[in-house]
Amino acid sequence: SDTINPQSYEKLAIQERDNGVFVVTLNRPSKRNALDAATIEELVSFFSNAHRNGVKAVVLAGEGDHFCAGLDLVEHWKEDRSPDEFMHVCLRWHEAFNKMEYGGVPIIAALKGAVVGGGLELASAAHIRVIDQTAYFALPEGQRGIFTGGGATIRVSDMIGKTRMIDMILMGRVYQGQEAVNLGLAQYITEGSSFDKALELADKAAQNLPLTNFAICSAISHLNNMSGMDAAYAEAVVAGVVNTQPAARARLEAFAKKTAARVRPNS
Ligand code: 1HE
Repeated sequence: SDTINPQSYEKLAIQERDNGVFVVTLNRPSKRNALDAATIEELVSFFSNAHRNGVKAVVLAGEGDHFCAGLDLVEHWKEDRSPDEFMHVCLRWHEAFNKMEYGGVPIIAALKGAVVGGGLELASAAHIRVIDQTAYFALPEGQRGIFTGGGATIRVSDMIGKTRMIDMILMGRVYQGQEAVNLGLAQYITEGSSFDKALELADKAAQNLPLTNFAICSAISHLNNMSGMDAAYAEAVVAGVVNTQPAARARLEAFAKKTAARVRPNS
């Protein structure tokens, strides 16, 4: 890409692959990829521009054994922030995570080890979560004497329901493995590397038309915030734009001429 300069990132490792898929890696393994303010700013800059910069899909990963330990508690403690300062910290987290969820570029999170607190908030802003056998989810905020501030009350409740989220933060309850998938914390679980599986999924998503992916990875979230009547209306508008895009004609023609793959059950 001409416009994304991996060298301009210090907290994130950015790698472009030849199909427009980018690997974005939290790169602070010695601190278990805890999210300091500088990392959040780099997430804002990457995801604010990803669609415009032609990014087709993203694998979001963490260096080391843990995806992300959440808020940098040491930075938070040392800075002894005022309420006003921490409100603004949280607003930057929301800026980053909203750019992810609503940005129109498919984001596949490759999860392992701790996916906790703000790390779970970050993961929940991705569109797809893949876990390996080591991954575990928790909201330790309750025990730390704090509260969520990066959208867990919205996105984690959406994934697992309000009552389970309350249990997680109140009790420090940990979910992992197949149970985490059954509850909706992740959509895929693998015996092997979650990174390899996430990359496979990103490569697959990158084969869709970018405007279709834009609708999937932006409109669905927006429409879910609306009343049913308004969502149905807005869905028709989105479909009006997406379903008539010139780039779709070749795919429709292939179906009409019987050269396109048919949808079949899993074997
Ligand atoms: C950190 C952080 C962190 C590790 N902030 N420095 N999040 C939490 O409450 C999770 C806190 N972390 C842990 O429970 C554990 O560190 C882990 C389970 C993630 C990893 O355990 P382990 O045994 O591999 O590592 P460790 O020895 O605990 O930590 C290694 C180093 O990472 C150590 O630093 P060092 O300089 O002493 O080597 C730790 O201090 C550092 N580290 N986690 C800062 N979180 C917008 S509101 C969001 C609310 C939240 O996210 S609350 C945070 C929830």
